[in-house]
Amino acid sequence: MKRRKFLQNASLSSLGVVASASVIGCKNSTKNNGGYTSGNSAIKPIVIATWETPNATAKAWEVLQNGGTALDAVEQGCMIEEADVKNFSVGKGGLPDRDGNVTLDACIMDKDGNYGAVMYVQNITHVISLARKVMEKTPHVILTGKGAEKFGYEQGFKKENLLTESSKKAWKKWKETSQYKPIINIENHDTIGMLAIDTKGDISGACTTSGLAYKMAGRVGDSPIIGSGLFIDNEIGGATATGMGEEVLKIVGSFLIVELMRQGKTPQEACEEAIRRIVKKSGARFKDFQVGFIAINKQGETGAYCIHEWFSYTVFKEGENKNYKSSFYNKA
Ligand code: SD4
Repeated sequence: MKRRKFLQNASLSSLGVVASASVIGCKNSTKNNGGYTSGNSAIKPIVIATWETPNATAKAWEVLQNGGTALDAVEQGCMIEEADVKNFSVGKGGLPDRDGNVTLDACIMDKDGNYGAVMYVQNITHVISLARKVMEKTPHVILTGKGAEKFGYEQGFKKENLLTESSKKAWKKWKETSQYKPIINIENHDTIGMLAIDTKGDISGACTTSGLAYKMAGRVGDSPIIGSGLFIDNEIGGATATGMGEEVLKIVGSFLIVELMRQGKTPQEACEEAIRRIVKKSGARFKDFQVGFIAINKQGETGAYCIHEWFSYTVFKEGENKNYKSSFYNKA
């Protein structure tokens, strides 16, 4: 996994946000269990995102502080990662498929349960915004490939080459052996899934990715699929996933977590149950892939769980932006 460096003081202050000193520039600040209980009925805004993505959570927090909706917050937060060419799993600079094409997947869900998604988009960086446009401006919920791009250009999105020199170099190196194992290297992904509660107490979520590096052309994972990579129910909470999409899809992971919360489980318990289900179904194969979930409930409590150590997540709440190490299943 590319260990992403935390944002510097300067960029945080330029965003006008307050961050805990223990977080900035400091991997040691990673702690276990960012679980959060609001404790009273007062609504407290919160942002939670997969991986070490403090610039994205800071942006989302800033939107919430300015009275923006959770939907605006998750969109704008995710856009930060999409534009970051150093993130090899999201947006511009994402690692390509085995033919050398960067193909992006994204989806977004709002407080009313509306959903929009795009898949297999090749020349547009901000696919999270394109997914939102699908949700808000079309009678459909999913657009793919060329049709999604055509719609994007009509909506004013810029056509861009998403393959950066360093991603091209990595792909060329990979081509020397062209060995694709249908497993995820547990240290090679940084897809962003983000959940937020705004000052009105409404929940929205977003998820954006370039998918698995060197995937087959045409492959789509869990990230843009409602209920798998992301699910929001504003009465209950939300969940989002990262890791081996094929395995998340098989249990409809994010929907499962929200339903488990509906039945009374905490976000943490629900994430753990979803991971246990994947492990159980996959037999010994679970040793070869990573999946991580994060979840939030209507009270602002959070949870996170993964199969293997290394998954982390970032929470911005009460003016503090912190990265937490997720607890994990495989202690072997
Ligand atoms: C996928 N879940 O396409 C994504 C990959 C991922 O960080 O999470 N990468 O299967």
